[in-house]
Amino acid sequence: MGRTVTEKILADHLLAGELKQGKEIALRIDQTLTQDATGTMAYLEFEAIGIPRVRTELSVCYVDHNLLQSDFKNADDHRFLQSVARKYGLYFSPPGNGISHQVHLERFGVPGKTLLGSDSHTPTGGGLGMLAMGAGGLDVAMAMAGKPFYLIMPKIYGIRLHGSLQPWVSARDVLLEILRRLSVKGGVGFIMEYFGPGVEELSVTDRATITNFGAELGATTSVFPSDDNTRRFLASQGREEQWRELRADPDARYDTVMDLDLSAIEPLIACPSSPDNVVPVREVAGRPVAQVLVGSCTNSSIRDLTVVAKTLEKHELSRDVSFEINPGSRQVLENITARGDLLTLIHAGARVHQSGCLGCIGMGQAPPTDGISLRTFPRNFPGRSGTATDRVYLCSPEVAVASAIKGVITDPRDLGDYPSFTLPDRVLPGDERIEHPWPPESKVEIIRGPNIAPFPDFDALPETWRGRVMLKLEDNITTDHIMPAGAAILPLRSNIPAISEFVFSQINRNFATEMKEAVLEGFGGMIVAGENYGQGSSREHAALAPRYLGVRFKLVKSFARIHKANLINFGIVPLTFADPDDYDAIEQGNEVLIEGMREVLLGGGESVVVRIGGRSVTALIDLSPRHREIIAAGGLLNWARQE
Ligand code: MIC
Ligand code: SF4
Repeated sequence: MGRTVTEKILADHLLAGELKQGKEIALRIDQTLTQDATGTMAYLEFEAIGIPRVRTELSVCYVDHNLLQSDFKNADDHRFLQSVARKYGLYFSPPGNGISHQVHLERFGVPGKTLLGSDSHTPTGGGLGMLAMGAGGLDVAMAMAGKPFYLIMPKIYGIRLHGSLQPWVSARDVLLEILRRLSVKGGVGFIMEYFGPGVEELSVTDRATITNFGAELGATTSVFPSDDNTRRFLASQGREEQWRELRADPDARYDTVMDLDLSAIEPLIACPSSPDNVVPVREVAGRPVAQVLVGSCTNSSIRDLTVVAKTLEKHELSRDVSFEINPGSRQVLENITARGDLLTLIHAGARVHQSGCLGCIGMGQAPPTDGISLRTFPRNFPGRSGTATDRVYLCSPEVAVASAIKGVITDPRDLGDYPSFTLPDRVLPGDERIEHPWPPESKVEIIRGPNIAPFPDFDALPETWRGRVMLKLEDNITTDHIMPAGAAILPLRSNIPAISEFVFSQINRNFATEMKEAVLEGFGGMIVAGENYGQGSSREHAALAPRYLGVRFKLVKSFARIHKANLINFGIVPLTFADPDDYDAIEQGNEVLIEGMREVLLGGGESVVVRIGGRSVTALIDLSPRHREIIAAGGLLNWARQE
């Protein structure tokens, strides 16, 4: 039987298990990436594993998130990461050099390879035909140590593309259309694979926008074939020799198929405050806009900024809009400079920032009170921008620039002719600041600032557990709700005691205090929630910091993949409701008793009885034998030490 691109890459990297949906598989990881906000913890964990040098083909340590230096903390972390990269044999991409995903696509990605990154948008590499997945820092640390990456074999969702995009419609709109159809949980348990005649209408940059933004479907990853467009992209990067062809066989079978006519897609926009709250732009046109940001790992390529600049050659920006550009990488910045487009942007009045994540994760660029902010970013979760009452919309660079010109949300087709532009056959690499791995014999001292706290110790799972329902939450809770980011909290990522003070602070400012009081009274914490719990980022802090406070069980209707893996890694038991009606009966504050948990877990039991507020609730346990041992040991590091 013919195979999909996904199956071919998986088969090439399979170390254990069978490629059967629902079964655990172990994969060889060729490349890893980390960014600074998750990376500091990932390298503390790598140190704890005790391997002298990374064992992958290539590992890159990026600094792109925590760029504001309002005190020593972020700057200390940058220096720590550079010294770690030198000591353990990694490439190092310093602050200002660009967003990990954009730089990795340009300088390191190779078709057919596996990439594991401590960031949920790692699937960007799928645009190049890589199997690129996001994971928690500890999983990436394990991969750097040469250990396999374990995954429950997903189903494959084939998306058959045909037709070609209309003027003013671009790759962003393709995924907005898919999000409109499938929602933020529609991809959970799937790898999205694109095929069909429409694929060749999309450049690697377009494809990378789609696979990047595909993280918002909850999918494990997304992948395109590697074809002539892929070869041309690698040639433009001076890396043509790294190209290999990779296509699905004509008789390959997908578990589900969606048909998507590119010609029928119109400009779309995601309204506040979820990426799947999608409508045609014309339905919300005319709403006044305060801020427009073009940037992020989804839409900040040479192509994207060129379209914006070419549009601004013919139109003026509204004076009521703060129009800002965050170039994706130094390569993007160098090329738009060399081609004159940067001058157009500056002259038009754009505020041009350094390359990096910036406002996408609330590191500056917060919008004004009640002001609408249009962003070419992948996420608009409530409060993520840094303004509590934010109204963030997600859209293409075309919609962004049209709205910045008119001062109101605008369908770009109203601007008339689509600007004509070409892209360079050969780009300036812009990688002069990327440091290559230092030789193994180099003497390197790791530089630690006072903000780096040692990794906390965690106890093994007890047989009997007494707790309290600390929070009862709805569907689609994001990791931004659980462990908020932003300029004030992000610098605490390498200090678990300090960052844990902010767990669930968006929902209940006193959560940490209440948790500490409960622990003093002899109770642990349980969180109860609805569907797709923990969607969004890969930050393991959303598991690690609650665990530090004493949260030990999560009982929900369903989990997002990366968050569930992080819970397991830090010894929090992920349970789901056998009967969703039980969710309705539970109240915040209810006392909880679980008896015989270790025995059920290690005995392979598929459910456990949880006494909540006097009621017996059957909770399902969907875990592999390996997961069960890890949780019983209190977490992956404890388990690895025992091993
Ligand atoms: C995000 O976009 O939410 C982040 C910030 O890049 C996160 C990583 C983090 O929280 O550090 C992600 O996507 O995984
Ligand atoms: Fe950075 Fe935003 Fe991309 Fe996350 S989504 S990696 S914060 S640009």
